[in-house]
Amino acid sequence: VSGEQGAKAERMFALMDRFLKNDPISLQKDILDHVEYTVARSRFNFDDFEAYQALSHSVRDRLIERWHDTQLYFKRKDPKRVYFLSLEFLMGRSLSNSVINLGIRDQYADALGQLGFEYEVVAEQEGDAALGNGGLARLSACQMDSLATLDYPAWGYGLRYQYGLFRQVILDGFQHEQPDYWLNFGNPWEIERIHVTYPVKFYGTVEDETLNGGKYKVWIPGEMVEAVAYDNPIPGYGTRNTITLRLWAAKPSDQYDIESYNTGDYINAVVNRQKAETISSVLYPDDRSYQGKELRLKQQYFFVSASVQDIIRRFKDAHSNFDEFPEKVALQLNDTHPSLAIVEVMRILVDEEHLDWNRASDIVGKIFSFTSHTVIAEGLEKIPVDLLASLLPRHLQIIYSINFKFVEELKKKIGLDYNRLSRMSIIEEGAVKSIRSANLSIVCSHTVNGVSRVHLELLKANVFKDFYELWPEKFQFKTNGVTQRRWIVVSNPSLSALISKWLGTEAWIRDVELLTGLREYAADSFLQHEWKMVRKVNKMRLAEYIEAMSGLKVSLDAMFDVQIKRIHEYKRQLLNILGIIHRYDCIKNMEKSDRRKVVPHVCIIGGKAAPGYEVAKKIIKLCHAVAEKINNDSDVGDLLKLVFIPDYNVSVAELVIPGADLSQHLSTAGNEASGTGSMKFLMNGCLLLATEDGSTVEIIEEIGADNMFLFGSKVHDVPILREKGPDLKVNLQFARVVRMVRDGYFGFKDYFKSLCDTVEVGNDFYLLGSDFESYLEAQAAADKAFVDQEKWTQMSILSTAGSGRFSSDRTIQDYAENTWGIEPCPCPF
Ligand code: GL7
Repeated sequence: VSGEQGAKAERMFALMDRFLKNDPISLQKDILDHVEYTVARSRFNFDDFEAYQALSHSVRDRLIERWHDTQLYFKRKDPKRVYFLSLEFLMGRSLSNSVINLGIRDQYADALGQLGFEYEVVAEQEGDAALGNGGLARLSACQMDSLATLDYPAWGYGLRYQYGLFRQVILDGFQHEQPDYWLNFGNPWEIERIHVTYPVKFYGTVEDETLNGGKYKVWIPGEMVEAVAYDNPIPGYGTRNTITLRLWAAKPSDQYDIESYNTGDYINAVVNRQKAETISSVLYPDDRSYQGKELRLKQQYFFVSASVQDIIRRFKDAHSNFDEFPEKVALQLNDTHPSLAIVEVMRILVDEEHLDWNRASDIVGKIFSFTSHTVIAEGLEKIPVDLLASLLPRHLQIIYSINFKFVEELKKKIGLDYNRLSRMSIIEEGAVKSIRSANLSIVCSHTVNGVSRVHLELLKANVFKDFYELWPEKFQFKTNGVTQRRWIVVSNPSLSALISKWLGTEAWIRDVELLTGLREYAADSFLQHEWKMVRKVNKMRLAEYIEAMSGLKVSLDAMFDVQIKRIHEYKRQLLNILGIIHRYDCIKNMEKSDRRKVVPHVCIIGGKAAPGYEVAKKIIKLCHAVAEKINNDSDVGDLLKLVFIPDYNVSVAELVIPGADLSQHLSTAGNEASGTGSMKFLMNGCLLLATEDGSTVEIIEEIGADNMFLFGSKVHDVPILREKGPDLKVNLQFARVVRMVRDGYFGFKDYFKSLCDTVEVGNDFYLLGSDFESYLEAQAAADKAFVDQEKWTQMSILSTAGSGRFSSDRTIQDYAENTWGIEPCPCPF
């Protein structure tokens, strides 16, 4: 930079004492300064939480330095950027992840120690940022970590909900939901950008305008809301690059409801203004169903509109010709939730930038890519036309135009096949006329991705069949992955250290394929011994948590057998519970002398049910009813325990996963698009008991079926079995355990009746009955393997060794190279 600006920059550099220092004294001083000036407590008297606040501000300062440098560098280099649009990001805690990625965890732990605090205790003070429901949202968070680590010029965009996913409270075994006002104690990980705001319009009318001889549409809004940016710096590991997750909050706009002021109704005018904020107030807690609610649609458009305006503003800062837009911008749609971004880009290009329609639509077709995360047709989002007509009248017109041109083109290609034309149309006719968000996304994106190989096959064969036949080249898959930084290094530091010791390097933290190097030591008795010790310590940590939470003491010799994920019929927690009942029943009916051969189990289940999902809530209650019976049966003792972990979230997962021996992934084949929980367990050396669904099919290729416990119908069997329906041979053991529940053996007979009905012959959509026998066989195989601890440990090492392919680094690199066309841009400062 030259001239006056350059001189100013030089003066600033001279004033700055270079970057913040990370030696123990500087860190201690820094923490104490934040205690005194940021938290405003006396440095002679502060508690663990205040220490956390001060520590996190000190870390934040270091993040900001890197973040500024990175952003400045991106601005100077002006590379093609990817913008990752997602309605949900499940970030969990930030502190530990940040200090590890910045490479200063140990220094901070020492500094805190010198001040009389314990790092682990202080880090525990942080609450979770739970701005998402489940796998899809956590995937976004993992992908942000990989984007930063791999130095990609990327931005995440989402919504800053004031209330994240509800807190689950269990009373008498029933789930209750409580609001998660996560911002109560402040959030040091975000930076409010009061100057980065955009107006977002709703309602109103569309009028024609003539300007310089051209005819344009003008949208006169009925309501305006202001979007304010909150930036969350995301540090990469082993790099200075620190990228931005920009979340939007809704604030009343000065132009909001001017009418009420003019009519003198001041109080109501103020109350109305506050309504604007409700747009970003609460996360919808359903993870796989869509109800066409106005607020949800407002949320989607709100974050999409602000993001698109921001992206176009950044482009225009450096460019004047929109033909260059596709060379500088890639927009990724994380599921269909942000699909209105397509329409918003069209609207701005055509109505505001006055590009002609074809040119705008050509640009749109080059910048958007879409990833689907669902398998079933019912999971596809639809927007009622009436709702859209009132909320976003101009967008509806644009969608009609896009569809008209698409259908006209289609007719030329496939002729007048009206069935097919109507299936492929973006508009669904019928009782409730609606917009099919997936069709809109496919038509306007250059690439459609599935999240595992099986998922893509299912999309091609079912929900997106017509589109696949039309544009086979558009369809790809990128198997999901998770970040080893959070899921090994942060959550399992002792395993992480052990891996580095045996591989002789920490390079696997960035280059995860190196984990395969563990294979050659899998049978080494020294490694096995150390591996077992690490796993035991993690089990102890988990056992302590269980005891603190429920008062239940569990034996460390038992197999810790875990199923943690959202509660869904298709994920079949019910199959797990019925299996546990079977195990209990067997133990009870066994000769005492035979009990010595039983492998003790601590069965751990955790997960939230969507508040309106009755069957899922009954499954939670059943789990508690069965636990009550088993855990109080002294006759069974340590042979079997069942624990439900309440309020499952990212930080609970970080504790549970490293302590699990076995984890269960029981989805009826063909229902789990990918599944990512299994990858986290795998990285931590936990063995999998699973159906051949979603990403498991690819896990088998890496680990080998011998090192897993597989069971159940295969993807292609499922439709046939469903078709056969009532002819199914009833499994007697299955019928017996269901009967026990039905007969009130665990109490609540009437309450569980409808739950039992869901698995009766003829009604058993998720095929619990037909998979039960094979499920028990897999359980027996796991028990048998567990007895031979040497073999088990070897399988455990091989699981970690084979987990490299399931890193989000691999997924992101694939997206960057094959979908977005972006390149790393490492900040050299
Ligand atoms: C999901 C899929 O159900 C899950 O299998 C997948 O791993 C995840 C990430 O791709 O996306 N789709 C979805 O709507 N939710 C998911 O977790 C909530």
